[in-house]
Amino acid sequence: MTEPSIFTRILNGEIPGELLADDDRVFAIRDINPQAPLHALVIPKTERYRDVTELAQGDPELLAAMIAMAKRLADEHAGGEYRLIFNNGASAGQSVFHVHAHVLGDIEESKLVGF
Ligand code: DGP
Repeated sequence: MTEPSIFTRILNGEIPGELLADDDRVFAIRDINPQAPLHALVIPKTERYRDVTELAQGDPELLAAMIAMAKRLADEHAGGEYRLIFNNGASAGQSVFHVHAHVLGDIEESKLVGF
C-alpha cells in the first residue's frame, strides 16, 4: 500500500494545516507558501486521480465540485474573482501527485503575468 499524500494527512489531522472548507467529496486548505492573499488548494478526498487530466476523464462531476468550492472560497475571501491553476507533471511544477487546484485571489496587479 502506498503512503497517504501530504494532503490526506492534513485532512486526517496527522499534520497541521489550515482547513478552509470541507464537504462530502472535496476539501480546501491554505497553501503553505502563499503567492497571493488568497492561495488555497482545493483537493478531492480520494487520491485516485493524480492530475486534472485523469480526473476530468474519470469523474467530471468531482472536477465540477472542486471548481464550485473554488468559487465559494473566492466569494468568501477575495470578492468573487480568482485564478485557478492545475500543475500537471513535474516539469510543469507539480510536486504533490494527488490532484489539487490552486485558487488565487486578490492578486497584486504587478504579479499578474500577461494572460
Ligand atoms: P504543486 O506544486 O502544484 O504540486 O502544489 C503543491 C502545493 O502544496 C505547493 O504550493 C505547496 C503546498 N504544500 C506542500 N506541503 C504542504 C503542507 O504541508 N501544508 C500546506 N498547507 N501546503 C503544502
